[in-house]
Formats: sequence, C-alpha cells, structure tokens
Amino acid sequence: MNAFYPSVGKIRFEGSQSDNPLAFRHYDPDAAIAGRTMREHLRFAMSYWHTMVAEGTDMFGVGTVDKHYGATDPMAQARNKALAAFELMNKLDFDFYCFHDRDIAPEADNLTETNRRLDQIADLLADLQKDSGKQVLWGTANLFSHPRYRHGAGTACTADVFAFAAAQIKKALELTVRLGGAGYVFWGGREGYETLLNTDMRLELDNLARLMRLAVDYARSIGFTGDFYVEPKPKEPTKHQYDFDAATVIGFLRQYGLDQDFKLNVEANHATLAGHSFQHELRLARINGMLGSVDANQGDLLLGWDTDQFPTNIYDAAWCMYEVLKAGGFTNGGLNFDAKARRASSSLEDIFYGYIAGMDTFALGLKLADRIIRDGRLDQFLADRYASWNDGLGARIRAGQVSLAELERFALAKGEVETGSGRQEYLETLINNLIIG
Ligand code: XUL
Ligand code: CO
Repeated sequence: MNAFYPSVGKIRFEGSQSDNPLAFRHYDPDAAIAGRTMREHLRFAMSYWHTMVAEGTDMFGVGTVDKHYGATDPMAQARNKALAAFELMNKLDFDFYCFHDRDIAPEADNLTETNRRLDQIADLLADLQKDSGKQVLWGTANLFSHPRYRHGAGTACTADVFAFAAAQIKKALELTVRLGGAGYVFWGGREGYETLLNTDMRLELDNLARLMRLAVDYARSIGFTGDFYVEPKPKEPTKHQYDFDAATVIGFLRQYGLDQDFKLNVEANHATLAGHSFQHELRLARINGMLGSVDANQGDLLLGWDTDQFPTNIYDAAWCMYEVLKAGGFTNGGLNFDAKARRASSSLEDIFYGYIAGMDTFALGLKLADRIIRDGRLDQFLADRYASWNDGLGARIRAGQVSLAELERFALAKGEVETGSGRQEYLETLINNLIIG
C-alpha cells in the first residue's frame, strides 16, 4: 500500500548510530526489556483526529495540510482516509489506533443517516484491521464539535441534548465493540462551565455520572469487557472542566460508584495545564489502581493551552514509563499519541517525523525507566526514608493501634526527634547519571 504517503517507506529500527531521519533509533519493536517486547510494553496508538483529520487550522488561519485524500465527496473522503490511516500505521509499525465517531465518518443532517455512514466506514475498518492485524486501543464520541453541544453534552442544561449525547455514545460503544476496542474514553469535551451565574453545578455533575452509568450498563450488555477511561483536563474548551485533574476525577468516580469500571487516561499536556507534572498525575492514578492509559504528548510551559505537541522530553517519558512499569505495565491501555505536527510543519513527511520523535522518545523512556528500576538505588533510598513505618511505633500507628494520648506520652518522653536529609540534589544527580551516563 503506497498511495497516500508515496515519499515515505516503511520505517525501520536502525539503531542509535543511524543518521537516517526516517528510521527508529530506539524503538526496536521486538527487542525484549523487563520481561516483554518493546511493542508489548508501549502499545503505541495513532490518533485518528490529529493525524487523519486536522489540517492545521488555528484561530488566525486556515489549514496548511491537505487532508481531502484525493476526494471531494465526504464519504469517498472518509473511505480514502481509512485507507491512508492503515498505510500510515503500516509504515510506522503501529499496532493500535484511537478514534472519535466523527473522525471516521462525516455527520449527516439526521442521526439515522449519520449512523448508516458510520456503519459503512466500520465495515471498511473491520476489513482493514483483519488484513493488517491492527486493533482499536479505544474509541470515543465527539460530544463537543457540533453547535448542539455548546452548553455541554452530559452536563447540558436541556434533557434533549443529554438524549442526543446518549444516542451518540450508544452508537460509539457499538462501533468500539464491533471493532474489538479494548477501551472507551470519556474526555469531558464541553462538560464544564463558563460562569456559575448560569450553572446548576449539582445537577450537571449528577447528570454526567448518570450518563456514564448508562454507558457502562449498555456496553456491558453488548459484551464490552474492556476499560472505560476518564481523561482529566482542567480547562479548554470551557473555563472550568469538571474532570479537572486525576484527584478530582478519582473522587468523582468513587462518589458515584463508577470506580470499578473506570480508570484514567492521563494526558501529559492536560497535567501541566492543571499545574501538575505529568508524573504527578500518573502517580496519583497508579497508587489508586487507576492508571489505565496514556495520551502521550507534551505542552509548552510558556503557553496556557493544549498545544498537543509530539513528545520529545526524555525525562518526562522516562518518568511516565517508570510509573507504567511500577503499575505492572499496561493491560488494555497503551500510549496514544494525542499529538500533531506544528501548523508550519506542513508536509505529510512532518507527520512521520513527529511520530518517529514520539515513538523513539518513549522507547528511550522505557529503557531509562527500566535502568532506574534495575539500578535499585532510588527504591532503596525510598525504603530507607520510610523505614520507621515498618516496625515499632510506625507499624502500630499504621495498624490503628495507637491513640492520640499514647502518641503524646511517646513525644513527651522522647524529647527532640531525629529527621534525616531529603537528599534531593543527590537523587537528581543519581537520575542524571543513570540517564546521561
Ligand atoms: C482534547 C483531547 C481529546 C481526547 C479524546 O484535549 O485530549 O482529543 O483525547 O477526546
Ligand atoms: Co487526549
């Protein structure tokens, strides 16, 4: 298949000495590391929306890349787009892709026709998957682009819009199941508010949970055994998104009894928008047993919005893979590149450069995370720092066996207490040495 990206051939691993920009230098899919192949660890996914759909428009200008795929009729375009997607995935050696319903087929002017179009494209995608062995990492519904969702979808002020969102989710779930998807994402597109002056926050949050519960019950009834994910984001498009960050989402899921079905899909750029590091969000998800999947990208810390850049930060990738390895690896999740080339990077080759950069960055991140864990000094430092909790007084406090009065008696008898150094600079140098060598 060489129809849509004729100037690029199959991208292969050539090793770190290679100076071929259209080759992998770190991503060696079948190389074994920490008990699995790189391919199995990383579970890279292509994002249909950025890669196949987005043309480089911004608030100030039209698209800079042609994504019509040589067709004018919208359905012919959608079919060619699917063919192009599989050509690109073959060339980049992707095993997975992620999609919104509206990425794969254009919306018609009524729901019946829209769904018919989706079925037609799903037939084609199913065939392409069968031929190539590629799979869906997760599916989702676009509940934010159409003007009907201007007040939100699950959190809309009218029940009619809620019903429309539910119908769209029902169909997106059917598509995900039909295409064998291992996950389904709720990213709260316009689930938030611009001003509390016009917002019934209690009702909106309850309704969002109701919609998620309806989705879970329906999906399980049609045989979906994968994971649901919420993808936290603090702002954009609304001023305040309800799924602000990992902590907020975990609290929400528990409050509404959704925590058995949902995990988190943590996105790097969303973490930094929330004022957290990427690793902070991953850690919070991991320690709560909810690290499901990752949207691998990066933002620009000097900008206050979601720039969705291809990830090139090696430290962030290493800490991400550290959290993933510590969580025992991905099960249904993976690394979805929710990333796009810059508007001025306007050739089709730039998409390949972007993905190669991202895949190599995460492959290197995996190697470095494995090195940090195998080295053991970081884990040992942590174990030593908290050693007093393993026996004696610490163990009894943890077991709930000590009263406040007893602790007071202990402190009175003890006099002053010893606290060691946190040794941050030593640890930072240790990590630098492990990373840079
Ligand atoms: C938006 C975003 C979405 C979700 C899927 O910021 O990250 O593309 O990943 O709806
Ligand atoms: Co995302």
